[in-house]
Amino acid sequence: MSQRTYITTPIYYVNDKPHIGHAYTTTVCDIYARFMRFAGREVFFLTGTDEHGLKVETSAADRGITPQALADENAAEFRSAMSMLQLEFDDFIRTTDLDHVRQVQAFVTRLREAGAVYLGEFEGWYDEGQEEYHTETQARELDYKSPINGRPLVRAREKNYYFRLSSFQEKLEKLFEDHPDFVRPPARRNEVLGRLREGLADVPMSRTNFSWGVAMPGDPEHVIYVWIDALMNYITALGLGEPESDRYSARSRYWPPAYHVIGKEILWFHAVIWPAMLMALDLPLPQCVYAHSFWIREGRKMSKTLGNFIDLPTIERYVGRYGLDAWRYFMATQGPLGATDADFADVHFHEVYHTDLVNTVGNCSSRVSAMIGRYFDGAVPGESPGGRRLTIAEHDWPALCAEAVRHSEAAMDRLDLAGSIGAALGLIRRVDAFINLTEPYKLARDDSRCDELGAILYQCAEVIRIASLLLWPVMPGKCEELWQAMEIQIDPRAGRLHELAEWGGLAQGQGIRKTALFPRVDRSPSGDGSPSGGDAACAARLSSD
Ligand code: ME8
Repeated sequence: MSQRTYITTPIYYVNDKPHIGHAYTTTVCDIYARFMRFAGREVFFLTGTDEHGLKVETSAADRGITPQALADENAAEFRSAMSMLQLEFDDFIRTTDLDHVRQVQAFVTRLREAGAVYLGEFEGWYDEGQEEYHTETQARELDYKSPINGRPLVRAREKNYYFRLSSFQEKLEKLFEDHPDFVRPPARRNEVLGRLREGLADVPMSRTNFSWGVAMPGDPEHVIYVWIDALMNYITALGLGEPESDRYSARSRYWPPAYHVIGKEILWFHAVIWPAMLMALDLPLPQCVYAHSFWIREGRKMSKTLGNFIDLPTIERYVGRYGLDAWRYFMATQGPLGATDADFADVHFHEVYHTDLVNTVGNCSSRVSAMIGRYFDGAVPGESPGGRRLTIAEHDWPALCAEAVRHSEAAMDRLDLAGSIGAALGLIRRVDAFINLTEPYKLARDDSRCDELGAILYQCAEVIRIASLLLWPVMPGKCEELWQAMEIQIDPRAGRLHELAEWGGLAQGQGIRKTALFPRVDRSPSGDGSPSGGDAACAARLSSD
């Protein structure tokens, strides 16, 4: 296992407002980064905003402001959304940062020097309203008219710089063959491979029809195509274009990344164009491009036309009603990390919250702390009377916990968040079953069985403590609350997960307060997303256990 880990999200377009999709990908990376840092790895977690291109230029013009002003405004919104969601990245890159712009130009110069770029002429059917080219086949299908405004398409030519993607055909095929995990999940890999085998065409890497972008070095009439500029954020943020500079010398060692986490719609750029660019630049390739699927809402695709995006105000309402940790838990365990889309349904959110958090994590920890309160005056009992640990009902808890920790970390390493969290929840469910089996409340009536009672409750509390370490990356707030109630001090950023997860961390005699981590919540009759679901109404619906 490599001790150094770099994980990235896509950089988000500033011509859009933050929504569940952005929150989701960033939360996935945040949970992975927190876990790995806790497990002692050196982690660099990058996110940011994609700020160039025609759309930004046009939206800004529509509002009568400069593109930079629009980018500043929306980049700030993304940052504040991320801070509300407690997403702890190591850097937030903006493609208008001068450090980025300078390095993009240096890399494009390197690509030209490497012979991977040429100036070519492109001819096609141009939609003047949309500023978009169509191929002959597409134009024929459109009856040579704009699909948007119906005006005739015109035959137009444009001189552009091209990236010789076609010359990487064999190398890319070999990459996919030699590294079956380069693109995950496998369904996505197969899609890319299928398209790759149809043959690669060169791709334009500059435009001349707008100016909001990075100027082509040596030919400032051309602006570097926004995707080329955007993909390079992954290397410019680490300063790979200026490794000798002080700012970057400590960062460049994080390359290559363990994961580029992206949505499935931008896979081709990341799985084909990006590795080809890296090959041309002679840089090592990422270990894995992980393309997750999409959130849909109540069974329907989210779209601007339907106006049904789970936007920031809606997210805030969920956070207000169920708590931030519950939001993060739902994202992590129910999200579309696999090859199928995930439905964000209000009723499902409500059910998962109650089943997993209220009735499992919350209930088990309050049950155990309450019994320790009642039978041992709130002080942790011992599990080893006379120096020998009592094994109750053949439960080898230290071994079960060690196995869960291993399993949880290995799953997280594969970016299987649900699997990783499931290992911790599995421990808690076992504690519940153990209590039902051993019935400590009955033993409490028999003075002669006090040692047994103490050992049972010690073991329950200790398992909860170990499970909480594994749950911290997804629910940092609630786990820290639990640690306070258990009088334990942990700094997850110090990277001592393995040491802390060893059996026996709870000391006999230390205090444990009763905790109610997850209060029951009434479900709004209209579901959360409805326009009537205001914040005040949410707060009023909170009722305790
Ligand atoms: O594509 N479900 O930016 P973008 C889950 N700037 N995730 C979703 C989603 C959904 N319904 N919708 C969006 C861009 N996402 C480019 C990227 S990278 C060099 C340049 C997430 O603002 C998902 O991660 O459109 C997707 O890839 C990303 O938001 C797209 O963000």
